[in-house]
Amino acid sequence: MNGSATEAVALQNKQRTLISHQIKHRTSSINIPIALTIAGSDSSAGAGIQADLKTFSALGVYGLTAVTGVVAEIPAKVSRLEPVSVEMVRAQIEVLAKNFPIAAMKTGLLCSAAIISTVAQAILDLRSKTPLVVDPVITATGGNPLLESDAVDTYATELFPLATLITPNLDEAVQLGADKIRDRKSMEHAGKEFERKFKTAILLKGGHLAGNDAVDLLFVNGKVVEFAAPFVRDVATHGTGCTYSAAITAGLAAGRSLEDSIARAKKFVTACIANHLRWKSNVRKNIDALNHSFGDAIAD
Ligand code: PXL
Repeated sequence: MNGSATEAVALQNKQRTLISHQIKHRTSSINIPIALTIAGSDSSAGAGIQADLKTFSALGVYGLTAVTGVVAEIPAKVSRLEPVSVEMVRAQIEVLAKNFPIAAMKTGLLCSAAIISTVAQAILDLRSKTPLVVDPVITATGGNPLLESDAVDTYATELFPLATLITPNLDEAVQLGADKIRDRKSMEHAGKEFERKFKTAILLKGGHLAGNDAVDLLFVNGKVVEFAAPFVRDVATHGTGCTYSAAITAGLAAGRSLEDSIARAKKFVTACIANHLRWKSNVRKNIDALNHSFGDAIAD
């Protein structure tokens, strides 16, 4: 080796030592809350466990996953869905809960009555008071069904009783037994009925019902709390439900109150939509995706 090559190697080694020193120093002091998502994989990565993990990371929470099913899809169209075996779903939850200090959990796509029952039993067996957010995923944004039709009752009888919060949108509310929701009054009526029936807090997501604002109502302990943000138009919003419920779960994992967690999550999801990404697909249509790198939108 000539002189300058030797010098270059020496410099590289010095930089390596410096970098490994910095990394060691940093990782030893990081201790962030842990959240578990029990949900499906969305190959287009805008919804499902992919959205949940991006949200957890953006909000300073370490995400664990128990995968319930795999969906081959693009934002507007599901090509194929394959549920994971109930034994595998249970094994993932068990091994994670035994080993990690999980501070909050959420469920997303659960595919079938058998998986809902398995998840409910696995959570019951933990005998813990870890907060649980249930996002009752029934239909994909594009309209394709994601849940077997006989599974809706299993949600109500087995999983809702374990939930800290349930987060239906207006379509899911109707599938869960509400009358058609046309305005603020019928939204309040449905939410109050659900709170009474399911005996837990309900966040009913109003979408574009109220005109210029996206208004959600929280029904908790007999009171109604409103969360509103400007409705962002002309964006395909695949994955907003997953992102919203994951952001609420992140807040609960960090020890925040339910209302504070929802208020921050609403800001986060609105920033993800407003700053969306857009590409031209191979067939010259737009493909939109939420932009999850907006944790700063809700920084204190
Ligand atoms: O947005 C609902 C949803 C949840 N989970 C998975 C999905 C979807 C929508 O497509 O694929 C895995």
